[in-house]
Amino acid sequence: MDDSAVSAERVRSGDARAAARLISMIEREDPSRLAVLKALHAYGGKAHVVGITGPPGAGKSTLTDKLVGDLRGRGRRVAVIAVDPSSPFTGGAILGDRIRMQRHATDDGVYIRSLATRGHLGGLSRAAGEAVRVLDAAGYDDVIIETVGVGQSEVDIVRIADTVVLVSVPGLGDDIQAIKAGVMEIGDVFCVNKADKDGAERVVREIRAMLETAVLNGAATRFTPLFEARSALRGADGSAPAATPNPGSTEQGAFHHIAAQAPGHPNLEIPPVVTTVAETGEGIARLVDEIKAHEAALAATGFLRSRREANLAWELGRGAAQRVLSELERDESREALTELARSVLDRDIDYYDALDALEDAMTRTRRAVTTA
Ligand SMILES: Nc1nc2c(ncn2[C@@H]2O[C@H](COP(=O)(O)OP(=O)(O)O)[C@@H](O)[C@H]2O)c(=O)[nH]1
Ligand SMILES: [Mg+2]
Repeated sequence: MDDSAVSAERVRSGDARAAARLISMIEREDPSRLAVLKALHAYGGKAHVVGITGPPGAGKSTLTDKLVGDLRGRGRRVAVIAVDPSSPFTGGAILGDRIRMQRHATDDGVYIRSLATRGHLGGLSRAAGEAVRVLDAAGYDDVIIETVGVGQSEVDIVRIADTVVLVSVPGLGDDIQAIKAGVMEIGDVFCVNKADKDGAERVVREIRAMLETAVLNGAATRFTPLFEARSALRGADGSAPAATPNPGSTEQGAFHHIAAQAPGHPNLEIPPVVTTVAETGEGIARLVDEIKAHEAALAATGFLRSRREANLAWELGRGAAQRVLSELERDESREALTELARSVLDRDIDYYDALDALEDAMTRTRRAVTTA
């Protein structure tokens, strides 16, 4: 198949080769991808997008492999995008992952690929967003994105995923290093992997303590508004949680954690902290239960919509900024910039008038382009 054979129809019909081709076009920013992406637009919005993030070596790929197996057992079609900002187009670290996930290779309900771009800053983020939309329209029920994080990553998984799983492990030197202040804002489900190693229980306690402190201090967290909305729902009819996706489970598995009975805080809820041994599969079912419980809570409260709205608004802003940047990289723009710089140096105009002139010129160009 060559690129010209890549059509929205083929992608939608579940043709994995067409999806793969299209994602390659996305990686190299091929302008002809846009027509296909536009044609796919109407069919998106159904997949549950799950981000798996955490430090390198935490076991994210091993976990992802096991998550795929578990989700398949639940009858779901699953796509995985492994994003490795450290290996532009070489797939270095991804190679091992590919071998690890080989067992899914013959399962046409599973699609796995790595994603890399040669491009500039922000390119990976754009590519990841576009790839998710392709796989969503291709009918995968779950789209999992694995990437290293947090903070140093170019891919802002929080802006792409409905549900973010933050993976931690014992023995990271200063144990909790990777999930220090600020990072609490990004996790929906917390996973302590390598529970077969010493110190896992301590990491769990530390994460829980950090989450409790954040809630007690009224710190900005990703989960508090969701929990509040859900408890309001629960209060409305005085019955059980509206989102009980895992009815058989005890308080352990129901995305519902009373952390402490602090004075004035009878319902101090924090997100689930799940321990796993990805290598053996221990704890994986529970992790999937929690991920799905989170999705159900998002859907029941209307937060799925508002989260996606916020994410898309952010992505649109990024997209617009990138358009402006590429406009400025054109030769004509460079010349105009140099010209303006001269005027500023010669004290003909000041720096801010130069900026205004530039903005004016760009608006005019854009208007000329769009009305042409
Ligand atoms: N002991 C132990 N090792 C694990 C576990 N999960 C993954 N590993 C190992 O940790 C290493 C890094 O795993 P990988 O999935 O590549 O981590 P990633 O960089 O976060 O994707 C590999 O050698 C895995 O076999 C676990 O639960 N326990
Ligand atoms: Mg990995």
